Amino acid sequence: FSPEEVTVIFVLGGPGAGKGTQCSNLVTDYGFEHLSAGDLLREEQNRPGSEFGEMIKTYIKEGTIVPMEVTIQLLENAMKAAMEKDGRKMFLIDGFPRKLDQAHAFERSVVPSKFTLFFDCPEDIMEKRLLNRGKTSGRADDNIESIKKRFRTFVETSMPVVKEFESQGRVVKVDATRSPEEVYQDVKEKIKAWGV
Ligand code: UP5
Ligand code: MG
Repeated sequence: FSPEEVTVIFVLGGPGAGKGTQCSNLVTDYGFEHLSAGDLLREEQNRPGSEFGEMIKTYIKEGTIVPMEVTIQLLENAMKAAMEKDGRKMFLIDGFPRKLDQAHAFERSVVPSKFTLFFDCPEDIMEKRLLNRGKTSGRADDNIESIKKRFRTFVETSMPVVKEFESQGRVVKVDATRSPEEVYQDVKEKIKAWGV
């Protein structure tokens, strides 16, 4: 893909920071195509005949990061499918890249991102949200053991991605501790500066 053809915005933040929630808002108002890397991996995990199903299951439960070849392929396929279906050119890529090598590989081999929307939220708040969602979500990683592992992976492996983009002046940081409505107002204000 060429950056003239497609716009990619990465959406990052800790587990339960509200990435999915805010992406839904942006889809409604701006017509973005929302691609959640986690959702794509869960779909692939459940696809009959998938050679990666068992592997993905283990990584998700342990809160570790699936090898990037799998995730990047799923994202690229989804981008192509969306472009063919309705010529979508604006993508919110939610929960990816979670590791520096993924960031570099995607920006080199797929397309550079325009900027990263980063939802900043302390762990105590994210933990409450996830435990609450876990009552009904059916997600294999919405339990306290997996949540703690996801937090550790986020701090050790994914924050360096945010830091690198920040050092390049390519991060829009939003305080995600407030109500979903307040967070969204702030998002809308801040992305204006990027011509969105
Ligand atoms: N909620 C949301 N906003 C709120 C607010 N402002 N105030 C109060 N409540 C709020 O929200 C979580 C919960 O909080 C919901 O109940 C919501 O109503 C409420 P959500 O919008 O779902 O937050 P989100 O940040 O999307 O949380 P999610 O759990 O999806 O984040 P993760 O990053 O942990 O999950 P993801 O699906 O991206 O990844 C799961 C796993 O897949 C990873 O751990 C990893 O093992 C694997 N993975 C990879 O290996 N590679 C990838 O590239 C991506 C994923
Ligand atoms: Mg999510």
